[in-house]
Amino acid sequence: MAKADVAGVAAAAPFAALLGRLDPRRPVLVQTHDYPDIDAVASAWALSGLLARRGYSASAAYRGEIRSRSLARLVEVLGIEIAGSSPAGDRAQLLVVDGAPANGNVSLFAGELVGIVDHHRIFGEARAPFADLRPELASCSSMIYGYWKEAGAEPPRELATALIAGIQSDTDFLSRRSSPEDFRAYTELFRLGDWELASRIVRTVFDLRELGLIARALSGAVAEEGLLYAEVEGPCGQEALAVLADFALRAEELRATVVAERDEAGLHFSARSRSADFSAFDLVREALQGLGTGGGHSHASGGFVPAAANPGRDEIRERFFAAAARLAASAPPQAGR
Ligand SMILES: [Mn+2]
Repeated sequence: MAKADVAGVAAAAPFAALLGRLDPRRPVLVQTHDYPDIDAVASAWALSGLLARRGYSASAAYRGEIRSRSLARLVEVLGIEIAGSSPAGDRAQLLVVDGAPANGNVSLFAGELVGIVDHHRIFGEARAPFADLRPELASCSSMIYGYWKEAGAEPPRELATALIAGIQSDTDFLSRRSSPEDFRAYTELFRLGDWELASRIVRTVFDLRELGLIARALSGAVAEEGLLYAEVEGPCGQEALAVLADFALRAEELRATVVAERDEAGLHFSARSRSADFSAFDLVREALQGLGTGGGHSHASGGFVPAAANPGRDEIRERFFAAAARLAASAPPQAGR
């Protein structure tokens, strides 16, 4: 079912195909992946806003918490309407954005799953009547901006600013592998929203205490065979991990970086890679196999191991180095870049 939509009609006019699957008499809930990031929240707000404009009773929601400092600020400054619970009840038609139940990163609210709009690699079948899956895009915000264009509408300034922030944050300001569609969306949104405000918020991701944690984690990091592994003594926001992983990858000897943080719930991981043949996605999936979950993209991925399954810091670190050694054995030698 999903495949027909992706390869068929939806490819040309995905928003029209989505509307064809929605019952206008029932409420629509646009749900992000759990513990949402900026791209997820911007996408959910922008899609629910577009549907509301079309006369649907649409709202946006997420599960888990907002663990990101910059996202909390963005929600406050732009007045983003998104709830931590579902206002729609059992009759809701659920649309998942920036995630997929098949990847284990979305705990669905009550209602009927109608659609999935995602740019992540999906494991298994995307079981929904409508599925728009484009892993070649660097951000879900670019996909949702495409829906606005297809509808012949321009997002209002705050909404455009949120979408700009979504693209900035998922592409690291367009410095990661992005598609022509991401660049096009960014260029057009640049005119509609406030890119300076978005940049300022997206870049402000930790406080002085976390800056100290990052410095200590970096000085205690281990680097072997092109992989750097660092442990942050938490608690800290999820972006502190991402920023450290991105920053450390600027060392030319490295092919990939992994940053771990422990809190009460368990171990959180952020991984980055320079190249698709030494994929951050594969690294996390392989290292955490049987312990926890991992997902994302080849250049950037994340993972989680619940506290009860944590085998201890030495074993976790060794699992990552072993996974890196296996990847290195199957990957071609590093290109000089
Ligand atoms: Mn995303």
